[in-house]
Amino acid sequence: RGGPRREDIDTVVFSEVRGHQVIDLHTHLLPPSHGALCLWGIDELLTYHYLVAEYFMTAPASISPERFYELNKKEQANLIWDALFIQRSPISEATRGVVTTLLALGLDAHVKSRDLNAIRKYYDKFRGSGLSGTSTFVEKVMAISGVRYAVMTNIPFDDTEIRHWRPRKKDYPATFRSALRVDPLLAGDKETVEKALRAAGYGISVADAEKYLHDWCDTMQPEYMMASTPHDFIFLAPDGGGGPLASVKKRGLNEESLKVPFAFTDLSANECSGCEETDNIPTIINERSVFLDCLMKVCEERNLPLALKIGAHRKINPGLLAAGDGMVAFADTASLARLCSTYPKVRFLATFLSRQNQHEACVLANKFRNLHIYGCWWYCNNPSIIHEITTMRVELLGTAFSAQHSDARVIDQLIYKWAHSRAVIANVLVEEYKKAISSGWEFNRKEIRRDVSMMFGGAYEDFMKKAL
Ligand code: REL
Ligand code: ZN
Repeated sequence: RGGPRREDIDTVVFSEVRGHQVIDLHTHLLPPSHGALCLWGIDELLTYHYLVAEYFMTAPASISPERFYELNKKEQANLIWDALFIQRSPISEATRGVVTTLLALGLDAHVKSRDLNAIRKYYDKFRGSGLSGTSTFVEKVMAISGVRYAVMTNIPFDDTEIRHWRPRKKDYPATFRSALRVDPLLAGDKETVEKALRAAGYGISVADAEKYLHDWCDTMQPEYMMASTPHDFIFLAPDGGGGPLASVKKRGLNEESLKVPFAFTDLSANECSGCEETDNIPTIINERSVFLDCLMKVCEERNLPLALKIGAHRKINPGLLAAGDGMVAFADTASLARLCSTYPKVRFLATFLSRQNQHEACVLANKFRNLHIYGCWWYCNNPSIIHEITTMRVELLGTAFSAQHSDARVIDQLIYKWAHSRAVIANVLVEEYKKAISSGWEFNRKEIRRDVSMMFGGAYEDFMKKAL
């Protein structure tokens, strides 16, 4: 068949992985038209919350988080540059990422001379030409990182963000796609939901919340709905199936109750008043379950997947703001299994923060055709762990998963997140191909290209369109 031999497989796989245009299926990036919300440049890179957290491990006591956050971005960046790149070597994943990024932008000499101001001057040239400079920079980064499109995180509960959608939707390039973020619903955060509904002139019944979601879907045309679940998220299937409305009914709510101001307000006063036993699974009616029903109903009606990030414990050290988020919670994978079986017509995309959940997650994906596992998230997004998780996924799932997402917050980060991930994933593929070659299988380049394309976006697109 003329395919690569065992000894050539590395070259072929590396060149295919390097050359493939990936789909970045979860980022926090926003397009240039979103003005200050589109983050890019050296000061944003240096003040990424991963680096802020790393900085505070060794920061002098005189610089409290409060003092640090009072400084402007440039001053914060100076402190971090000095502490993590001058006083220490950039060998952690997040610091090395800055180095990879700057080198790919051609700033070798400035990096070599450790000249932060010269690096800033490079970026100033783009800033000098306003919106068009930002757009040029964004296109350059997309090209270097080989990203076909990046899915954003768009939050209809955030005042600053919604101004970019209403009354007029800002234009953005096709390299950005939207995702509708609904964390307050999964957290049962009634206050935030009510505030957003009232501010937009809606009532505050469950039916209004549902309409709010539908209207935002019309505006944003999202790829999927998404949320990070609270660390203690548990889903107890009420009826083992029958769709969201049926589950609401089972929980003791009727269709009429959906129309009165948040029906659960009374019920949640005494959680047990709503408890019932169904096949020995207790069901509790509270804000979370009612909001979840509402969300699932909209997902079903619009055939929109729900993407979940599971296992982050927020505000572990609240003074550090985003840098204080994220203790790793060992999550209840059975809840995801129950979601998949209760809502068989809804697609779920899931990733777990804890390394300890990864094996169960693979097995679940192997059981439910409406579940797709994606990426190595946050504290799992380190070469050694990506290697381990991706190997396990290939062994259990073949190519039916998405190997990575960047979670980038700063445009420039696409460069290093994808460069670093490509290197690790290519290595895993080489190892797996070699095993198959030893077993007697021969690969040709086209087949390798197909597999790479699957793991870097193709499997995601297939999953999004497959019939359930
Ligand atoms: O989307 C999320 O919930 C998380 O990815 C973020 O909260 C988190 O801070 C992220 O930047 C980590 O990579
Ligand atoms: Zn994220």
